[in-house]
Amino acid sequence: MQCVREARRKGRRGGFVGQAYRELPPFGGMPAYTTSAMIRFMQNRVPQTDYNALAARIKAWGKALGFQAVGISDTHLDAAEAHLLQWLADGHHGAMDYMAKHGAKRARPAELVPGTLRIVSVRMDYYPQHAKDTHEVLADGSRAFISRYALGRDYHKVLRNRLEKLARQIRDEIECQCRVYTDSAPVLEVELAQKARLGWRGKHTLLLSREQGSWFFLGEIYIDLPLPVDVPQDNHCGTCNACMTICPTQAITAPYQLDARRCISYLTIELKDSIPVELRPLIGNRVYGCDDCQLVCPWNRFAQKTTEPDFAVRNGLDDASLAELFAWDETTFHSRLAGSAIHRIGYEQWLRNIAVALGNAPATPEVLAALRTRSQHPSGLVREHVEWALQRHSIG
Ligand code: B12
Ligand code: SF4
Ligand code: SF4
Repeated sequence: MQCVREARRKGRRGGFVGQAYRELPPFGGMPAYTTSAMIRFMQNRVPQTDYNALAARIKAWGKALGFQAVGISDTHLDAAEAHLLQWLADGHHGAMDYMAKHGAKRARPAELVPGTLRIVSVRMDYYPQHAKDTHEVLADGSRAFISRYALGRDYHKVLRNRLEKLARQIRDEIECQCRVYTDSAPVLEVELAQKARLGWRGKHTLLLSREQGSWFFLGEIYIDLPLPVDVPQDNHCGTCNACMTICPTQAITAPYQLDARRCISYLTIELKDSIPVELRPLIGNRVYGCDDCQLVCPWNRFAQKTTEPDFAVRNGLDDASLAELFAWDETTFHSRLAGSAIHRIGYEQWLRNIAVALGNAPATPEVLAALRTRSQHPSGLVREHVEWALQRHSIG
């Protein structure tokens, strides 16, 4: 404690940059500082660190590693915490138990990683080049629509590897604690990225930017350095509410509020059980995720396509027929989708989703024949959805 006081005293004499001074522990109580933070204090290294210059270098390294934007925020998420708790209390998370499991911790970065002072947020574009036109696929009921984010390699691995590299570069420069995340922990990623000036939150609840619309992933580094924070951008949704109007299941119940239980992304990816019967016709031919609220967003006209080879379309998933995908046996499912985010839902759920889409497809001989091949499937979940689809075509 003595060394901290000493450091603080030096700060008052002007030895610190203002940024670092504000982060020193108060005299009255000692927050959960990490070992590396304490070592910095003890070695009296803080006064020598130019955090403004370090922040600029971190942003430049991030861009060199393929992130389109890098920003920094503090850890205060009080308003978001209230909304999160209300969302959970309303049951809008449905069966996503992992969202409720950590409660308020999701909105308290320093409880997830003690000592965290800043979050470095990054975004990486994913809209693939050379993908079949989305509107054409959505309009053709015999084809399978797969979200643009899932046409290539699983983004978790891609982003995690890059974030680890960035964290290593930071650690090589200065002793610190860095923890990297991308959709892998109780983290309010959109809220943090918004604070870090990577964009604003659209009424569909996703983050979007003037340069890239919303076709990007987010990731973070929790860090125990008092880096200078960025100033959030203004919201540019204005009077537009196109995303709310277009949503096939009316899942966006009010601006910035999503009832996940109605969202097609939830129904096709997160929900493991039977899809509510009343929502099945609204799913159309979307077999994995949904992009409608993004496709209609005017800001996505400005979006750039990614040049990341990992996000290039694999296995013709941008333009496959439902019958063709439904014919895959389990071995084919595993071999074609290894390394893809789709693989995570498993074969049974994959067949369930395609059965619903086939139920919504035009009743061609090919569609009916495909459904009949699975009417005796060993999985009760698959059989039930196939039965529903056949009944929808008036063939019980
Ligand atoms: C759970 C989850 C889902 C759920 C629920 C989505 C949701 N909006 O909550 C489901 C399965 C439906 C889903 C779908 C999708 N997801 Co998702 N998902 C997540 C996850 C894991 C957590 C999101 C979360 O915290 N939800 C909790 C609720 C409470 O948060 P919220 O809806 O954002 O609400 C906040 C605000 O709206 C605000 N708020 C609430 N009420 C009010 C009221 C007012 C008046 C105001 C001002 C504010 C306000 O406070 C809340 C708390 O911050 C994140 C990754 C992460 N760890 O953050 C990815 C993430 C958000 N998803 C992502 C993606 C890509 C998608 C899809 C596009 C995938 C697809 N194509 O199918 C869809 C889009 C659907 C949509 N319109 O949101 C990306 C978004 C990237 C971006 N550009 O923003 C993320 C960040 C993953 C990543 N690492 O890239 N997802
Ligand atoms: S992803 Fe689809 S279902 Fe979900 S909110 Fe957007 S438009 Fe609605
Ligand atoms: S469609 Fe309109 S309201 Fe929705 S996020 Fe885009 S600009 Fe905002």
